[in-house]
Amino acid sequence: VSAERTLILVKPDGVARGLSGTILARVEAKGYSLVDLKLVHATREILEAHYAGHVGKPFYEPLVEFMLSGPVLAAVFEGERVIEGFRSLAGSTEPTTAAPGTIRGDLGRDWGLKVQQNLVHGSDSPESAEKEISIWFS
Ligand code: DAT
Ligand code: MG
Repeated sequence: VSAERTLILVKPDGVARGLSGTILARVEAKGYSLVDLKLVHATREILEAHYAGHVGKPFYEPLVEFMLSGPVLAAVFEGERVIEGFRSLAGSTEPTTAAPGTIRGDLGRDWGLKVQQNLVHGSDSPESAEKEISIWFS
């Protein structure tokens, strides 16, 4: 049995607000294992690959610009059902209404911009996770 892995990003808002350690600690406290970690200033090329599924949506360009606005903490975590478990811990996409108890619900809010500055990314399937890990940790 090989444990499932996921790609987690602390987005530029989370890094700039000094929440990287808090967010990593919450993922570790749930029981997942950190297997790789780096601080990276993303390139447009990386983001075009990472967000290929969102091309053409109204928030795509603001999303890419936001992700280029500062460094991102990229992490690989491992554990049984970590993909689903992290997305549950992260909460729903919009931080204003994300459930209290989640990372986005506890630590995020709307900042009046065209993109949801929602602190974290987590892969949404095993296929996405493999692809995203290879994009950020090639
Ligand atoms: P998630 O990050 O919850 O998986 P997603 O994959 O649908 O959400 O979208 C990727 C990111 O794009 C999301 O984290 C924030 C931004 N986004 C999504 N939907 C949006 C919307 N309707 N308005 C503004 N930003 C949005
Ligand atoms: Mg997504």
